[in-house]
Amino acid sequence: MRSLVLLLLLLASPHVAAQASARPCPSGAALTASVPAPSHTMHGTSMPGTSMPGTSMPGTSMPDEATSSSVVEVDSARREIRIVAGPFRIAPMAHEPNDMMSMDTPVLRVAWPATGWVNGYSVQLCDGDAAVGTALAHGMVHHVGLANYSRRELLYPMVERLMAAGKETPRVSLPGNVGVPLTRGDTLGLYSAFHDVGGRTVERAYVIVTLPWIPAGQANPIVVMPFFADANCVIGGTSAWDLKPGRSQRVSEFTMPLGGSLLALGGHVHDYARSVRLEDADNGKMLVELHTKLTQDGHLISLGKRVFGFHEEGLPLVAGHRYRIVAVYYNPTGHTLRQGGMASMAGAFVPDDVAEWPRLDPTSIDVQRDIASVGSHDMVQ
Ligand SMILES: [Cu+2]
Repeated sequence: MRSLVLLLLLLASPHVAAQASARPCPSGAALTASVPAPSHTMHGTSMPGTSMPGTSMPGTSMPDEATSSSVVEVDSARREIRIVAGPFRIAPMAHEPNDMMSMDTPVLRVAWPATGWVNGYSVQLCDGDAAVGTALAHGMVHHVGLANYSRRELLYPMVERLMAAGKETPRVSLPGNVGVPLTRGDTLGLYSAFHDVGGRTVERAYVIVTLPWIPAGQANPIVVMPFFADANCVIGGTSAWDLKPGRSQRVSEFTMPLGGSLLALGGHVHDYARSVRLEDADNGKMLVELHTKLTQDGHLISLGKRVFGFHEEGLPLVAGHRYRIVAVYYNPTGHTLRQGGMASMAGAFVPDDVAEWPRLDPTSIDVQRDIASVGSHDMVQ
């Protein structure tokens, strides 16, 4: 997974309550009418995005991948931008129990309609076959995320993973005075993966992603950007590694391309992880350490997170300075667990000068490899 935790930090804050009035699902007929049938070219901002066969890994996309598309709605009154995508078929998959497999949908391209800032993210799953608006069990959502093909990740030659939500984090909410900048015409990619619940097949499900929105010119929020650092970043592939028995560490270093401060930091790890931490690579000083809660036999219950504050008391990171991510695991099973390890830290970062943000180079092989893999290795547990 890339950025599940990106800005997930404030889930328990009052801001959630402030925007908890999610709109009910539209009826199936309204959903079908709002999302036009796919076409294979991208037009203006009000035109549907289309699925892009070839961006999904073989075997992970649904057979009818050209049948879904998306539409973007700007709701000025509610200050929300909504992406409606579908229809998606969700059916039980034949696989071994325990296997965390989910149905990946093809990536749908979305042309962002307006310049300003987003400061939240929530996902609804609606039944496109219901006569009256009907929400589907949120447990069917393995994850829904947005990649931003118009901006680079801070640390890696990859496209930005802007926001993502899964079962555990259906909603991301930032305080009203901070926002992630987006520009009209930016190209986003919506990727998702579903599970059946209780063996039920849903023929036509629709995803509605709602992004609370601060229009340009109406406010001047603090700019926050996604921060993502992986203990084993593999561009275009999975960042999981084989976990050997007993205690082990995975370490990776990075250099900050620009200065700024972290407002909050969470992370993502797998079963048997003990902790993941951020250190100053020059002097070994520990800056943030997140610990897991595990069951008695080592299965992951949760990973801690750290909120520094949304004002001046963030954790400063210095341009040109080396840092490292250290993941600690203890595998008690006595054998190597194939792709059992994974560890990343993700959070909200306020750059000193956003103009210095590293540019995305679309001609780079790494970037191309990453784009081809959007959705296939994101948030896979
Ligand atoms: Cu993972």
